[in-house]
Amino acid sequence: MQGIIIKGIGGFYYVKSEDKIIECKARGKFRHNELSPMVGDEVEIKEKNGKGVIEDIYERKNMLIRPSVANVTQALVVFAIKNPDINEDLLNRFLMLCEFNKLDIIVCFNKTDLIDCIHENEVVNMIKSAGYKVMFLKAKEGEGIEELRDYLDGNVTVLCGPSGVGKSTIINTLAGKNLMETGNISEKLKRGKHTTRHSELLQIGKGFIVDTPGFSSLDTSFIDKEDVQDCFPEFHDYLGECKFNSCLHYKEPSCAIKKEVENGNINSKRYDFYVKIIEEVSQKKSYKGGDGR
Ligand SMILES: Nc1nc2c(ncn2[C@@H]2O[C@H](COP(=O)(O)OP(=O)(O)O)[C@@H](O)[C@H]2O)c(=O)[nH]1
Ligand SMILES: [Mg+2]
Ligand SMILES: [Zn+2]
Repeated sequence: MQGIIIKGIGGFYYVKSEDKIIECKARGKFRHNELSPMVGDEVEIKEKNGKGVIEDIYERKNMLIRPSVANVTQALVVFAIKNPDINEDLLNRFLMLCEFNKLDIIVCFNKTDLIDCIHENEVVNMIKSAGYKVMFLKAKEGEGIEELRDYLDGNVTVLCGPSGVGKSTIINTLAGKNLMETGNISEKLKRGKHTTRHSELLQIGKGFIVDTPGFSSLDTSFIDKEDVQDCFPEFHDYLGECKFNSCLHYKEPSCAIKKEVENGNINSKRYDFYVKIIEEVSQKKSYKGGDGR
């Protein structure tokens, strides 16, 4: 019988198969192969007396490290338009990591009830100019949630974004019940509860969604210098038009990307962020006395 692992706790895996959730153990062979089942895995299970055993793991399409989930297809990158203010650098980093993992991306600006006009917002315009699909939400009131629902079917969607922007509220509104704990950071601390650290797939309609614990900074240094450009979709049309094949669009002459930045076809703040990442990645490599790339 086939299913999908929606949760893993203390050596048990909870596998959703058809309409039921079966508590499973993994077969010993996985340990020997140094392959352990993870949330999101599509698995073959055998069920006996209500208990299951994972017999096989189907090939993973991808694998995220944080949250640790397999087969994610899509990311909702969630930021609040205000409260907390948008951290532009962090937003660009989330986008970059999602691109690196080849996820479809929807950028959600939540809490639009807190401002009068979103169309003047510089960050929003920067994101749109990079070609991203943008949605505006008032998660608490439920506005925008129905449109969002349409994008979830058939996908495993990861919600990412900093703490306090409304990710858990989005999930609760989608689910129509309080599955996740919400609140601003001080409220959460007061209650003394911790945000969940393990990932869990929650079924919404014909898709699954997974929340991530909030994080404030993202490491991007594992990305190779040459691969950074592929994480910027707005560069795509111009790649290959530079004078040098190996152009990193940094200090090289006759660079098509830099030309398009000058022409206004590529947002200059996005390009500045690109340069920042290239510099970061270069530094990291040389500290380690690495291969000098
Ligand atoms: N004004 C406003 N507040 C919201 C909205 N959505 C969520 N919040 C509030 O923002 C705070 C953080 O929400 P939460 O869902 O816990 O954020 P998370 O840390 O990203 O999961 C809570 O107090 C929510 O009630 C919204 O659309 N408008
Ligand atoms: Mg949350
Ligand atoms: Zn170039």
